[in-house]
Amino acid sequence: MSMTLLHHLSGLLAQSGLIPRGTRVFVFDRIFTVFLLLGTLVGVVVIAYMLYNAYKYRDTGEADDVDRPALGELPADGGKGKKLFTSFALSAVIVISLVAWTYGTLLYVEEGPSQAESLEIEVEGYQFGWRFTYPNGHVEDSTAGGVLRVPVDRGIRLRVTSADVFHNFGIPEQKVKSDAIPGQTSETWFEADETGTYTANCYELCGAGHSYMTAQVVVMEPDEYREWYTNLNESAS
Ligand SMILES: [Cu+2]
Repeated sequence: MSMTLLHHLSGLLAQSGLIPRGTRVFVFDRIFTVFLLLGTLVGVVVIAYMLYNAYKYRDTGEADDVDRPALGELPADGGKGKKLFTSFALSAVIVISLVAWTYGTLLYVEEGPSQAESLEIEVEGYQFGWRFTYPNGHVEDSTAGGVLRVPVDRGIRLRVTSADVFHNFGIPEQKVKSDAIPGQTSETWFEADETGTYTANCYELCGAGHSYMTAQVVVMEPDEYREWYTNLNESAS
């Protein structure tokens, strides 16, 4: 299927309001639920139909007057392939809608909140820690006890790069993960809808200290965050 058709289909889906909008956690949760429900539904239908036929055409031991095809002979009188066509058409509709829906959903997830309404933080990986740089130039370094502080309910855009080898920055609880490649910047985003402390890990084996390459992520109330951030400003100037 061509990408333009996919684009078109997912555009229609977006307009219909079927594309879930929200935090990454919400969106990925929705994708999981839809796949789980549809998979279960298809599985139940297929297995039930198989059991029904196995029972219906079971060998009762009694002689019947049905003209059964012999081994190697194709069955005739199959209803002109109507059943086959219906099941093919149904499967195609389900699969194509699912692909278009998932594609549209992931397009939105890639896009994220607008630049204007989100907070942008530079993330730099190095052997073996993370450096976070805020818009005002303030730096938090994980090996020096620094933490990534962010406000709750606000889009956080991360610009991820590396100072030495390939790393990969991820916060599993926020369903965010991005390559950290020297000389390149990968953009990603997340939005926490609850305050708390989370852990960021490195997801690219990068050397002996890889497994210790973690950083704390502290999600704060907006007021608390603003206070922390403005105080930084004052001490810097
Ligand atoms: Cu690493």
